[in-house]
Amino acid sequence: MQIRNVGLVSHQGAGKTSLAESMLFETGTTDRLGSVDNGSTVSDFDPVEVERKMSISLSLLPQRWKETKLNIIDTPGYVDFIGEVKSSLRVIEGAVVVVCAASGVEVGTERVWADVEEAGLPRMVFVNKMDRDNADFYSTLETIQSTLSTRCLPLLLPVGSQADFAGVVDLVEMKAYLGPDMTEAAIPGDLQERCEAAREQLIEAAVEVDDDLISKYLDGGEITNDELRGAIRRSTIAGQLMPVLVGSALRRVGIRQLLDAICSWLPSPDEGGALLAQDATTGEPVTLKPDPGSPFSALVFKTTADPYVGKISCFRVYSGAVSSNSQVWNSSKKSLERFGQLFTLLGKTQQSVSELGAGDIGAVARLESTATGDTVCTRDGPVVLDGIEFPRPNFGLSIQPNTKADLDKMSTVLPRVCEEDPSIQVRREPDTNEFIVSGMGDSHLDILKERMRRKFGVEVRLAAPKIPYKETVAVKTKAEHKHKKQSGGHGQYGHVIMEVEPLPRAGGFEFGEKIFGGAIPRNYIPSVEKGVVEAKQEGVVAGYPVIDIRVTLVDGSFHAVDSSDIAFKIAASQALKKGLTQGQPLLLEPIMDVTITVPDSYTGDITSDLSTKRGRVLGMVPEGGSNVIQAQVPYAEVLGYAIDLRSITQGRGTFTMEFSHYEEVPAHVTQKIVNEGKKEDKE
Ligand SMILES: Nc1nc2c(ncn2[C@@H]2O[C@H](COP(=O)(O)OP(=O)(O)OP(=O)(O)O)[C@@H](O)[C@H]2O)c(=O)[nH]1
Ligand SMILES: [Mg+2]
Repeated sequence: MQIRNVGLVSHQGAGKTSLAESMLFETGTTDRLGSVDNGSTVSDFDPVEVERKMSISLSLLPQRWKETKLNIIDTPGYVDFIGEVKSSLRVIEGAVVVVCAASGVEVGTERVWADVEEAGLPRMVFVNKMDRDNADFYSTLETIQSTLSTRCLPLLLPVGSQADFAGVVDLVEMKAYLGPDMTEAAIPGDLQERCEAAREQLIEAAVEVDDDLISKYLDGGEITNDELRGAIRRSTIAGQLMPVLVGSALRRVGIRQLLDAICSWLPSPDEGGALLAQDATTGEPVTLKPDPGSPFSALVFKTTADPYVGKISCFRVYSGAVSSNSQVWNSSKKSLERFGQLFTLLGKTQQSVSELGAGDIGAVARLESTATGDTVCTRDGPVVLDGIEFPRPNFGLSIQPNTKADLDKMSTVLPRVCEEDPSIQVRREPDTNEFIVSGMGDSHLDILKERMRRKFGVEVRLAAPKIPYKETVAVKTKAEHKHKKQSGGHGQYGHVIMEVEPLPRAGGFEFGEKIFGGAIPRNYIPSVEKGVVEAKQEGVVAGYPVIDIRVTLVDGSFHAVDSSDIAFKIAASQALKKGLTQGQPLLLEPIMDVTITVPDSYTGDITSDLSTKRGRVLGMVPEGGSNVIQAQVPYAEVLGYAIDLRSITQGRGTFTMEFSHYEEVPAHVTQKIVNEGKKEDKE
């Protein structure tokens, strides 16, 4: 049986899930046509997907069309879920880019187009929603050709438009398919000329793939339909042609043509280019053969956490075959895994299979150590396949359990939901003692929270992370404190004089002593240091840890009976507080290195926004039509930069950010932070 692994990608809401639903119905895989609007599709089965009427995770939708098994992967269009698109693109041989006939090419279309391009995949375009108000095939086609590629050429033309959209003309067969049952018919008279011109253009482009055909065509020879089909197929696989189809997912127009086109024009697994991997032992490159007789290798590209079934790992077989109840080798983790019952997934429905062969996609439950991106293979001559490159999350919020019970559950559930989505990361911020969960944007984290509640019954709150401010001093001072209680019983006596001085930024903390003549016995000095170390945890400006200072114990006195470790510790901590207060204390804030990549035209908007954020632009490097802007910005100002950048650039910008250094907070900002700190204390 032939296989096609194909992904549906697009801007959000272009109709991928609806299209997949119509395909399932057309291929007889389902006998009821579900809809996104009723929450009844096979693909969007997750309760959060149903509620929001949008896809969140990739879905596998295997189906059979004529002699071919189609593994269709429906992906989410919303930009926060780009990780799901990356996973899907890694395991398919061809993509269908869906474009809405009313909205035309959108930001998300350009983004997925670039991703498909980067993955080097052959592709087709499906212009959907031809039945909608404002649908306009020809203007959409024009923007497809001008913004995506001039190699996008129609293989179908629409008959009618909007409410009158009646069917399609196949430009290879030169036949129309009309009405609710897509009945074959002659091309409507008023379309004849247009269809002939479009067919001519198609032939002209397709023959380019074959020198003999070009000569024949240029000599005025007739290109037969078989020759044309062969040329379309080869040029599509070579990326020289991107067939444009048209239809309506809701009205089920153009669906059969799409299914045929996938089988006819897109590559099978063994036509998908050389499969490169590395020998797990030597690191040398090896080429895998996608035939069932070769040693088994597969890539895990998706992990889902089901509260009842447990973990499900979806994998794509690249070479050989694997059967249920077998042992495999995870070459990424160097560990043995037991594969139990294998199955395929149709949305959420599992169907057991005994074996999965090269080129196919399936799943297995309850693997122990295997994660998304891992290679599983035979133990003899193991290989490692390239993993999946996920975007680095750069929007973080602090996550807190609602109740004590949620706290316990959160620690087991968080790793599981993170396993489902590698573009979400969790870390503990030692300075503020918070758990920070990072994703691609606010909806991403909001949906994570929703999934934790719906799927695992854990209630959490998300809030802006605390800023790990620090404190230091500006000038050197000398501070003295005598801790003395000598009324009745055993007294207390400790007396220290210390110098407190600033160190350069990133200087940390130093403690030293210059005690002469036994003013303080040596055995008390460690207690003095301990007192200082403890006291510097809370500075005098707003209670943040003190850094970049040197404390030198220079003098003091003791009492033969009443002095003790604790007395010196107290004296030292009090002396430090005095030293800090006298030393012109100031607040320090973390400064981030931010690298922003935007189309050239947004440069002005970006730099003026950065200046309102107290940022400093350090440099700009033009790169193609883009500009890479290097800046340093206070962390407090860029907590929500993922969202700001998206709104400034309509999602066309990207950025990375990492900690650079600490810097003094300007006085007017300091006052605000101190006041906020006081407010929080009262709450
Ligand atoms: N009129 C019309 N509406 C359509 C068509 N296809 C989809 N829609 C509607 O468009 C909306 C979005 O459809 P989806 O199928 O969820 O789109 P999607 O691309 O899967 O969306 P995401 O997964 O969120 O990116 C729904 O309200 C659909 O009913 C179509 O052919 N015609
Ligand atoms: Mg969808």
